[in-house]
Amino acid sequence: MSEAALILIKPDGLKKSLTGNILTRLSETKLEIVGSKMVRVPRSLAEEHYKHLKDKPFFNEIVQYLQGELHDRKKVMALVYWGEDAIKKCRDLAGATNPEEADPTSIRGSYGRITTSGVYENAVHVSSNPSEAEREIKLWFSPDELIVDLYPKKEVVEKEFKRKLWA
Ligand code: IDP
Ligand code: MG
Repeated sequence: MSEAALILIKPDGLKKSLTGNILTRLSETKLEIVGSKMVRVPRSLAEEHYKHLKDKPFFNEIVQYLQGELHDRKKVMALVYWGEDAIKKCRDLAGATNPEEADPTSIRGSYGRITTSGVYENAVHVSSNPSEAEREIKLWFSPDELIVDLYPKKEVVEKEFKRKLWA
């Protein structure tokens, strides 16, 4: 069944110039990229993204990690991959959460590390199941930023809506 997965190239992946390597590995899936952008991550977005881990002792560290506070790279690359079994295909290529336990040929096994303070720096995020993918994609992307209709959407007319145009 076709499904979507949110991929984030995390700040360590960007700092280590791994964007090309990671996208090349993900291209092995033959999935379609239906959205992509660079994002500066406010704390509120990082906290919402990792809200299922709110009670973990490492919550604050992974929120800072996703914001780029540990890497002097305050951005992530967000992508939506779409196609047959997208989540499993992308997670298999990403490898296990703990980069020390990940298959050495996987993305996380190749490029991840555990910092001395104990954060699993594992270069990529991949949605873990279809409902998490939907929650995450709606959090990171607006409907107009995706080239396919993944989820039901509505049109609204906003009055006095302020946005930037090229001068
Ligand atoms: P996932 O990214 O493989 O889906 P999650 O359990 O959702 O794994 O954890 C989110 C992120 O939090 C991981 O990718 C990793 O960066 C970090 N993390 C998870 N578990 C630990 C841990 O036990 N110690 C340190 N960091 C962790
Ligand atoms: Mg997860």
